[in-house]
Amino acid sequence: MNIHLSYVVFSGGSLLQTVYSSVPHNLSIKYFPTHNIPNQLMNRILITLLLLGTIHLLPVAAAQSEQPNIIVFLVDDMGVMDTSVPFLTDKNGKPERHPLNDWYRTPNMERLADRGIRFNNFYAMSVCSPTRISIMTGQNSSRHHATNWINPWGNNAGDLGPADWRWEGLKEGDITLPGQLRKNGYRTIHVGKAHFGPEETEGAEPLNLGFDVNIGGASFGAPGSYYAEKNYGRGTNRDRSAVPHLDQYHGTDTFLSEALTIEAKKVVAETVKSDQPFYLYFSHYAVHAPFESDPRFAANYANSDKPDNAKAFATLIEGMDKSLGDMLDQLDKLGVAENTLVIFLGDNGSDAPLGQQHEVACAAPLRGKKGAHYEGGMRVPFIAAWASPNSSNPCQKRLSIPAGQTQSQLAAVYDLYPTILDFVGGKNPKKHTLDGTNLATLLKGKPDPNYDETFLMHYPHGPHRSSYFTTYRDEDWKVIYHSHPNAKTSGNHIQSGGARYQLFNLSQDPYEQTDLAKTSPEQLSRMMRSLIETLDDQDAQYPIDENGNELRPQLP
Ligand SMILES: [Ca+2]
Repeated sequence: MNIHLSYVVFSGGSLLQTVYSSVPHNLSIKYFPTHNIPNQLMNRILITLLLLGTIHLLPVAAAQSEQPNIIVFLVDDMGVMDTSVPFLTDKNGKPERHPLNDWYRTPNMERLADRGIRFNNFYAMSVCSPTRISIMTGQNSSRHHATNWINPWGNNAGDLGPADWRWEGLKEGDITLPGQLRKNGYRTIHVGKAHFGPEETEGAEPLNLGFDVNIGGASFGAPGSYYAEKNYGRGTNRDRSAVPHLDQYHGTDTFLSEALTIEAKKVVAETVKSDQPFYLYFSHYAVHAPFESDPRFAANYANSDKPDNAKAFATLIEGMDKSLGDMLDQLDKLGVAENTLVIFLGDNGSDAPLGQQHEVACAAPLRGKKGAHYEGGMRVPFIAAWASPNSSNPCQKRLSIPAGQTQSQLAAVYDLYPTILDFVGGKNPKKHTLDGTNLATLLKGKPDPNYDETFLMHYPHGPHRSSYFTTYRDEDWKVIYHSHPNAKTSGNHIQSGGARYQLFNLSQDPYEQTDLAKTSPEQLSRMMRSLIETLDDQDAQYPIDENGNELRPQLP
């Protein structure tokens, strides 16, 4: 029998912890108490076992190397421009800075991007819950039917939305990424915002959805407050959205992003100690409204002439970034950085309060913001990196991510499920249809001819910043279909000047300034046929007309 010792502690914890492999006996010795054995005697026992060739000493990292740890670091309402890391590229494919890249301060995102690959065409759904459920299921929202943000306190289909959309979100027993990872030996950890189901439903509690640990996750999407002085909302007029599980910080000056980070570091340390690989879904409430200024960073923006809420938004970004840095430091400290894959992304387009929702403003130079049908509504930052690159590490040999590169091929949030599950050797159940594709080739910095470069985003609800729309991108072309072209949006804007169709060529017109719907009728027809086919293929639900009849998209 061979016993592999992962590490031996002779003081402090006084545990001899072992990882074993034994053929033919599947004998497991997980913890072996050594506190009653004198060190000298213990050393003799170990030396004897070593001389007999029955055990091999391995460093901690090597013992963990067979299964990588995975961190999905998800930032709420963070768009692709809300960072000092330039994601958009120039005509030669090189990252190009824009003024917003000089406004925001995200040094730890820069650190992560230097170690790995960033994607400049990465898509999320235009609001929270659809993206979150896509990450959990590997399905587009048009298929999983959670097409709107989940209101914790009722069905918000909208006046002309499909009433039977999946407004109750995920349920116990649904196939989820953490559930599948758990089957593959992972400890699955949820920290931060959940927003998978309404209050008092199964989906409100991440522990029902495949997570072993839940810190801070509940039915709502916006925290009661970021301030511990306000008990994160408890006892205030936003009590129903008070962030749970953090009572020990109440009354202190610990900003919510910081409290979640301290807790995430703790639970990761405890998991590493138990020698189990982990999946950490660290889902910050930041940078979602309410835009409460993080006092740790306020001075960095004080001299700007931007509005106060935009300054507060920038402090939320910087506090989230500090959290990323603290997590990277913690992985180094625990000796697991080489074995930990970090995937950083936002959950929908920017919500920066910097101007009109359909203009080039909040996500400049992109047009639009969170909720809108323009690129600013659904383009998010995406970085994947090993926390500490080392090409000789066995995990990294299996997935070698080039440092400091930019991947220009399109990808989307539903790709995380197959990418992560395949990489750890998991199997997706046959009955569970996926829309996502394994990103391994793209993560290696190569083009993937097998990746179908299309993206469908279906929002059969209203009123929101854009209402009752579907967008479909196929390589350079993007079509937008408005089921109710004259429906008012929130903020009382007519979303497309009353037009049913909009068409843009994103390679010639990346900021969506020239609508080609009237001048390129053949492209419009081709794109609309594909949009309709894809909706059908994904079993989409549709808005209704004033008489309650289903409104399927019409060809021009
Ligand atoms: Ca969001």
